[in-house]
Amino acid sequence: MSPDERGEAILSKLRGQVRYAFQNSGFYPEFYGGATVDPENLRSLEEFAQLPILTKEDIRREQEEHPPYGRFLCIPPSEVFRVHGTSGTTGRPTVFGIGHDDWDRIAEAHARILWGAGLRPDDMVMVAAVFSLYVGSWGALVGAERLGATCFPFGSGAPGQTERAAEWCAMVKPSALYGTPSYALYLAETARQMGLDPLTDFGFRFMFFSGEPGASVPATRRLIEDTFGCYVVDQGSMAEMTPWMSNSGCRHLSTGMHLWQDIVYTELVDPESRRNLPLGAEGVPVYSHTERTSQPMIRYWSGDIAQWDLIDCPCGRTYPTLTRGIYGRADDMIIVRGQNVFPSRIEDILRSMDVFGGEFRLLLERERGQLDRLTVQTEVLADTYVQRESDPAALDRVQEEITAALRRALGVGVAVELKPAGEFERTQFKARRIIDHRTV
Ligand code: 8LH
Repeated sequence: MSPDERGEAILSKLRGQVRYAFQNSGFYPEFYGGATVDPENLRSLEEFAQLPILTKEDIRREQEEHPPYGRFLCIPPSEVFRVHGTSGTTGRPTVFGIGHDDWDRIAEAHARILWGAGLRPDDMVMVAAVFSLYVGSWGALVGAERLGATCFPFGSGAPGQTERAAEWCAMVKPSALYGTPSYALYLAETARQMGLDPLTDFGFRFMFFSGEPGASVPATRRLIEDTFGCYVVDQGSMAEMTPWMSNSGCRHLSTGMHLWQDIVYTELVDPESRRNLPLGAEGVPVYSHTERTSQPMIRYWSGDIAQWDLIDCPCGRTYPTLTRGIYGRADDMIIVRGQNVFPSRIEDILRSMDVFGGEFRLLLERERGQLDRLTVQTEVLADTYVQRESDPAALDRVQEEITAALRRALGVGVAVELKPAGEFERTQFKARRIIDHRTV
């Protein structure tokens, strides 16, 4: 559809969604109490953009006061088909009740999007993410099931499970994998330690990832594609916004994600003024359900940072695209001597270096009255440490090389500390690479 024509269709869906939430939830009438527009009859997308933005804090507060769902639920609790939630690592967990019809629509949306990304009914999809409250794995599973693919719900997270995953990949040879990019790299490393080659012993042709930056980090994506002999698609908005695949790459996109605006409507918003930004700008994605009847989220603040634009993609989609994916969180952005530095940029540089050992950490420190200090702790290949025995300056040279590459790419100098490969813990889920020791 042309963007204008689609805008009309989306407006009609959003108008219905907002009216529905206003009439059927206890939360939205109160939340929209001071609204400058009529939530029961929005006349334009500009009017929609005047509704207040909802944050995770709002959900937490509401759910604390009215447990467990808050007054978001628009259906009787007995009609909730699935209960999912966030893990609560950064505060009180949030709860989402999903009705049966919504679950069906999620399956349908994910099937459509996965088809667009290149999945076909003759594929076998290994879902290598934890089956728990986390809706990532379940969302991938229902979409692949609905599309008619063979599903292999392997899961992840238990001790020894990655070794078993490698054995099963070699045995049943799934053609597609869903997980996090960190997990795919961990799986490859584990397989190699077991004497398996992910390229020749496994049978992957396609991998789709969500949950963290990686699939749109050029060096990480290349590494995964070369390691497994597959192509990679980046996906993912937020658990609360399921169908979370509404942000999705396609077979043709080398980085980034199209925004399937008719399924979840996304605006890009200025982090300070909270006003809508035009195409081409960088800002915070704000998401809205367009077809949720159980627990709709409207204008939900992601806290992520991305840039959007209209691109001429060979897939033919006219949706706006997050051209470099989601490359940071507003609260993860590190400011080193006035320069904004995202961990995903550092990842890109490290992974493009031959000497890189597979993992890294970013140590942040600040002493009273001083600026933030960033130390990049990076693993380097074991060979470098062996080489040191005959050539004591080998490590110094590697350190200088990495320091210079980072300075060139970031535009600011950062301290670099080398560690032997294997020093840092690998993850079966989302990597946590920032160690924040800022005390003040
Ligand atoms: C991403 C990406 C991505 C999510 N690139 N950062 O997996 C999708 C859903 C289920 C999910 O992970 O939800 P959750 O646990 O609420 O986390 C959402 C956050 O994860 C999101 O705000 C981003 O910071 C990050 N994320 N997909 C980069 N493709």
